Amino acid sequence: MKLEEFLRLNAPEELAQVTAAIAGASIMVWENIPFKSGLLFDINPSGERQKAIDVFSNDAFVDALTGTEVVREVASEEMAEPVEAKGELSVAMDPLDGSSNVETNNPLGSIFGLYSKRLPCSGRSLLGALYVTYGNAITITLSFAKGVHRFVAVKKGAEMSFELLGLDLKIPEKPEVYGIGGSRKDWVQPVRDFVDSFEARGMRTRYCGTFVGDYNQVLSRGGIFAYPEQTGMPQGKLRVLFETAPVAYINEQAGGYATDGRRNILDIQPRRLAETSPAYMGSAPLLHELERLVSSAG
Ligand code: FDP
Repeated sequence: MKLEEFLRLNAPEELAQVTAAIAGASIMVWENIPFKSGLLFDINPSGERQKAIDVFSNDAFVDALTGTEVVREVASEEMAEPVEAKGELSVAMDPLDGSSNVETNNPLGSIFGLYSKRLPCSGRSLLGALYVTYGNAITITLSFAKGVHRFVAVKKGAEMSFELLGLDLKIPEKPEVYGIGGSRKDWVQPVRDFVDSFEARGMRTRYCGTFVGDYNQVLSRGGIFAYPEQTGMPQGKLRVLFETAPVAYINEQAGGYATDGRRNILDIQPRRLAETSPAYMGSAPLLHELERLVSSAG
């Protein structure tokens, strides 16, 4: 089944329009990766150097989203202020997740949260979320409150389309892999102790350094992705609106659990667009255990 048909049958009209626009722009972004990976002398609002492909992907998705006429605002990790438009939906996006991996050709991604309220707001206002992975194939993993579904880009002749790859994906409860960001020496003690128990549980480490690339394998194999609170970085690194809340939403729809160590990530009410929080997500039993350990440590 093609993405368009799935959307026609399963998604509210405005979410279908936004998803189709993102799908089209994601192909354009992927095609431009080899041509636009040189460094620009520019800095994004979080103080990171912007590369040409970051700017290109930001502009491509902003144009595609505002072109739908159902989007009210687009906030992006790459822009200090949201772009205003005339529709009803608020979109928060990380247009190119893991862009420090461009040169090494590790997987990259794009993340989108589709919110009913003005930004910033909590993940409880998400109507849907999706992420794109640019790995050995381009995939879109999405949820509109009724399960998690995945599509893969397929080229037939000159035409590129997204075909259904998996319906109603569920995260395995038995954990198999783990990927934890930051520096082990800086993780808080309960996280270090918990991670030390993983090998004895038969889990293996797998980490590529791109959030959605690392989370994506956890969704398939079971386990945990985390970017913990660290000494000197108590709020972690990942942004709630653009990154962790949309993926936490998908994770929950797949039967998993996502926490900042004390509460469900979807309950965080960010006060700023770029607010970060510690993030732990994956198989529900493992994540509830982690939350108990971290929260009882104070
Ligand atoms: P990047 O800086 O390359 O864009 O949020 C950004 C992110 O990548 C995530 O995709 C990734 O999980 C994390 O940062 C990696 O950070 P570390 O290099 O500190 O592990």
